[in-house]
Amino acid sequence: MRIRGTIRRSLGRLEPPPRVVDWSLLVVVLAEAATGLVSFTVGTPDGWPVFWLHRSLGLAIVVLLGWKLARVRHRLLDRRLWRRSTALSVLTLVATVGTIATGALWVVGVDVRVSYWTLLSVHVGFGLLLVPLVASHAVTRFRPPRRVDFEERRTAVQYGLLLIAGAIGYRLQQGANALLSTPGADRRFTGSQPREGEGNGAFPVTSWVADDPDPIDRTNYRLSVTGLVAAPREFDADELAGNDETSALLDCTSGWYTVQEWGGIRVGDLLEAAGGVERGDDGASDDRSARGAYVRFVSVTGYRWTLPVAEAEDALIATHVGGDRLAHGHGGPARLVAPGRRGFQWVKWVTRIEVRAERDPAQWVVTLVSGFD
Ligand SMILES: Nc1nc2c(c(=O)[nH]1)N[C@H]1C(S)=C(S)[C@@H](COP(=O)(O)O)O[C@H]1N2
Ligand SMILES: [Mo]
Repeated sequence: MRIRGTIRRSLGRLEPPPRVVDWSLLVVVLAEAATGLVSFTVGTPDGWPVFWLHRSLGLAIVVLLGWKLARVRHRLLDRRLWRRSTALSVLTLVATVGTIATGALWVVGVDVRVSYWTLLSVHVGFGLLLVPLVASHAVTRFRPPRRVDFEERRTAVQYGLLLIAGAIGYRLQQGANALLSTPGADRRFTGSQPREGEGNGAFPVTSWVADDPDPIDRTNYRLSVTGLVAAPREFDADELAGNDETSALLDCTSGWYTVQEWGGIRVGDLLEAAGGVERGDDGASDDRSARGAYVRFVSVTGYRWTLPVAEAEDALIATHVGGDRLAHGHGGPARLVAPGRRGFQWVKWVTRIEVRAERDPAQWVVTLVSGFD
């Protein structure tokens, strides 16, 4: 009892003023949405700080929420104090708890499916819901912050401590995962859990939202290589197969990864076979719009992704996985294998490769809506 009293007293002493707690929650939730979304684009270990920040801020939310609930508890529990905006507050609370709970369970390695959603996808869903909820909650309930709230040195110290506590908490949890060898211990730095085995059956078919084309007849299949290459041309499936093999790790943002042997042809060799990338320097003046700098991979569904030329050259157009012909679900007859990129960038059912001068910002939207009529 003495210890509990001491903890409560020191937590109480750390507690920032109510307005600061509320606005901090808003800011931290927005920062979580931002780091969460950015983390989707990180595929190589040097991007670890994004994940570290996301997890540490997540633990900071727990503390902030504890302070906040201790303060507003009576308003939720006493019916006479309910207002119209209370419903929104409760909804916001439910989404917050849902986001934190699914995130925490995922971190310790709980791997249940909700139909074909992983717990991580549910976490993302709750998190995205939370952003408009917290924003409207702020509009209906928050008091404007006062300058004095943020001027105190104490507040800065409190925040420093909170973040450090979050980081330590996360380290301790990793240690506990390893000690107890929970499934969470095998997670990659991205949080993804392993799918073991070789070939088509070893890992899930994952298509983004609504992309679901009919199977492509292999004999009629053609891959065209066009744009800023000297001699645009088409390839059939046999011309792609059997040229190169590479081991590469596919890491899906829905929370799993797999290492497979992929067979097919290096994109650099495909581009060479199409006359090579135009360098745009044979005219009198350098014409940037005639220089191939990016390579766009387009699916039969319209789904597409673009890589810088140098990276694209080392990517693979795969026709095989683990020695088997690539199954339809995995993008057969041919898909992009882009080592170091997240799964959603590994375009399936590639039918066109276009060398371009420009990058392709619209791909973000196209990817999300691909397959919707
Ligand atoms: N054309 C197309 N390519 C796609 C997708 C898609 O929906 N359409 N999904 C992507 C996603 S999110 C992932 S994780 C990988 C999954 O590949 P798999 O289905 O072979 O596991 O393919 C990517 N390529
Ligand atoms: Mo994915």
